[in-house]
Amino acid sequence: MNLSLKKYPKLFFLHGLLFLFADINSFSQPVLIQNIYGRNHQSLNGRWNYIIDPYEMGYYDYRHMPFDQSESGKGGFYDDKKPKDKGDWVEYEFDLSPSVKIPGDWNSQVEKLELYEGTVWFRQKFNADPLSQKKYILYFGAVNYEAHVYLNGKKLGSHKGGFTPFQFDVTGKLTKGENFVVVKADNKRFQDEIPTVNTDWWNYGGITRDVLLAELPDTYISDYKVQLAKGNLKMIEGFVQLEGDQKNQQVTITIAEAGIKQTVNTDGNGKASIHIPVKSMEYWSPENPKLYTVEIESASDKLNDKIGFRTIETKGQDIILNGKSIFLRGISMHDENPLIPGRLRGQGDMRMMLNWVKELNCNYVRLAHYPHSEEMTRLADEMGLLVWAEVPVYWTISWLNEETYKNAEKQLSDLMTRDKNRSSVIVWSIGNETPISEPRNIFMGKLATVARSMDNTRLVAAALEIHRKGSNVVVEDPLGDKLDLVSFNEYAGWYWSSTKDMLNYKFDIKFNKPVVVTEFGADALGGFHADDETRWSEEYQDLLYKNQFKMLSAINGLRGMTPWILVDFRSPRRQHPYFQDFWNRKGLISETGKKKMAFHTLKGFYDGIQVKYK
Ligand code: GCB
Repeated sequence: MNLSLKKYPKLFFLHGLLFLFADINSFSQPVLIQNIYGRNHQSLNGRWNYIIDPYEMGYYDYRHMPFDQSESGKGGFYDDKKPKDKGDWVEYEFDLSPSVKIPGDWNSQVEKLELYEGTVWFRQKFNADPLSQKKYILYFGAVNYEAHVYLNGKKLGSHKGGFTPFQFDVTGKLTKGENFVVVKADNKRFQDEIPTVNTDWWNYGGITRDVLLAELPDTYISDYKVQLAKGNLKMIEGFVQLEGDQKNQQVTITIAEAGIKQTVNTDGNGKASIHIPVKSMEYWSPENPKLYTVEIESASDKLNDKIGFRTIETKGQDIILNGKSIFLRGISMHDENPLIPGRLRGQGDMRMMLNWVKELNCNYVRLAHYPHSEEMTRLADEMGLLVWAEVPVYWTISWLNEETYKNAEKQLSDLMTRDKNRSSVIVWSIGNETPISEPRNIFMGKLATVARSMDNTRLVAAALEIHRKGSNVVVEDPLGDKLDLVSFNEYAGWYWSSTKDMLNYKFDIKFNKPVVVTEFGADALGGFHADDETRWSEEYQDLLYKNQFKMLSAINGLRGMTPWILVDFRSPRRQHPYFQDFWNRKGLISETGKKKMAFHTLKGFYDGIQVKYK
């Protein structure tokens, strides 16, 4: 599609402005700390008191002016000091309020909050003993969606985006002894946000990932990348970044097990590039998920990480892992536990999910439709699963709003910053099923450019849409030119055609790239059996999978797939009173953990494909 300057003059102006804003944005943000779990930290997880505040009483005064912008700064629910001054608002009390587990969404823990969308306040008390020569960072793994954070009654800042980490420098703001942190979390949906108002998943609110207080040396290693160079099994490339006053330091990178030790000098900005030749090393792959202990040491700081080394590229219609063509035997999944509904709360939940993925004989998983947790990608590293990581640029975003674009770019770059050392992650997905239009093409095109410029060692993709022309399924989205994979969602047999007629369709794919189908599937209520023409039955879903394999196998460049989806998941859009009851039933596993027939069919298909791709 050609962009016409005449038709969209404002768009061109905006386009330029967006780049300007994007730059300002990326320079002005404090660097997200890499590998928070590898630092000396105190967990603030546990039970937090909460106050449900649908009218935002704790944030606005009766004239709807924010308390935290008023001169006295008093009145808000964050000001929890006692005794209260005369005239302060007394109609709240954290100490007497109920509590929930953090990390954890509120919907699954408090019955009356199951469908709630709005503000909830949280408070946690903790002890600290701050040392004068140290830096302190308060880190949130994720809060959905907008968070305002206060420490000891003073505002630290705010953050938007429900799935990416954020942090505040709290050096000099901690008291010896008791401290308290208050978070206002608001999960209301808005058209101009990322995601927008319409999604097919539960809008879980609250502090859904870890809250940690890290103690760091005065000058600390804030960020690093240690990965194989693009397509080069013999060279490790990356950088180390220091934060603090002593910017010029010697930094040593040691990978003892691979006989690697190299020292670099950081420049006046605290940064040093690294280029380390590799003599011999075991490369990370799903069959051999070898992780090396990488030690990074400066004069003032030292840390360890476990990192795998692999290359990923495409060549014509092939996906090349460590120099060899592979087939991605995948499955899609949400960050949700079917058995104890709610967001995944920790390693136990995550292992259960990834063990199911392994049971299917997958080597690949699509972590849809938003960033899953850092622990999840670390577990994928350990368990040998390749990962498609995604940002929630989903369906109908406000393509012309520059703030919306900045937000999307920030969520993408924060995800990439966080997971850039994970060998499991091979694909950065910039969105899902975004409808073609000129403003959308510009928005998505820019995201693709940003992803590529931030990381040339992985693939950039998006889940595209198909359209039908006669008996052809056509894939020709112009965004495809900017992506490494041809990926699309295709619901033959469920949203169009029947399980029988779908076999009459042929694919017409306009790109000579590897095809990795991101979605297909059908709803089936676990345990409901009927003939294979009866919708909602396991038999129907099973036949659809079998016919999809027939249909997709006709694609020359087929190099993988992630059917929709591992387990049933909750969605307010799924209203059939008998078969759905707020559950999307396209899972291969039911909400009670029971495997449906199609689970075994997909496993059988993957067992066969594996033999073919040996
Ligand atoms: C899709 C979406 C996914 C939905 C799925 C469905 O195309 O990408 O988020 O859940 O279809 O079940 O309709």
